[in-house]
Amino acid sequence: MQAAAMAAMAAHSILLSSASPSSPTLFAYLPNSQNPPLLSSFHGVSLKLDRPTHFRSFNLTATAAPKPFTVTAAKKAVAVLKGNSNVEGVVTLTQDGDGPTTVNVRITGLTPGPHGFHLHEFGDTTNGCISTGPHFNPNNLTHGAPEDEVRHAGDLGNIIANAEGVAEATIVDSQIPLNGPNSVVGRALVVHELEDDLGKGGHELSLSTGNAGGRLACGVVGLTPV
Ligand SMILES: [Cu+2]
Ligand SMILES: [Zn+2]
Repeated sequence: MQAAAMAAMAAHSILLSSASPSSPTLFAYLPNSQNPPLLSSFHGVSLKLDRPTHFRSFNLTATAAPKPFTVTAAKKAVAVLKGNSNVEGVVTLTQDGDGPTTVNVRITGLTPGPHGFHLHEFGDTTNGCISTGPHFNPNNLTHGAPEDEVRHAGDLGNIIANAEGVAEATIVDSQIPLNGPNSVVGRALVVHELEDDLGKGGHELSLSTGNAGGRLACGVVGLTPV
């Protein structure tokens, strides 16, 4: 969770620094003109300065404090999971701005106990869940636990079904955004037959799939009204 928070902060600071190079042009100052009418339309406020020397004392940092550059609308998506068994479920994903994504899971028809739960690369179910491809892995890393630094972005760990076969969980994760180049909209969520060993099982599949076995149900992540 701490790594996730740090990742979120890092993403935030990248956005802020990328916005700064454009700021100076908003306050272009003309030192050689005679009594120039300095006009600023920043934020719709028209500012006229008769004596430009006073302009030097302006606190430009404070004037530029509003940060419209980082605002991204809240988004919500949903995946309806189905497969070849009676396992089914609904998963909603919500993201506020550039913050982490909250994933609400309810899946029924499972055997009691832990089941691997991942975001897979493709939103393609033409050949059932197998055509959703491997775990979503934009940074080309090996399989791991959600809290690991080295993990697939799609590694959401395990969900645990109770004695009735119902798994309910709320997952908060910073690597499955609904915005931007790594958006997971159009990809797929998959619930597995077995427990995900989180890359630590020593099996030949541990570092690619967590040896989580077959794909019981899957669903494509699609946008829904917020
Ligand atoms: Cu999977
Ligand atoms: Zn993985």
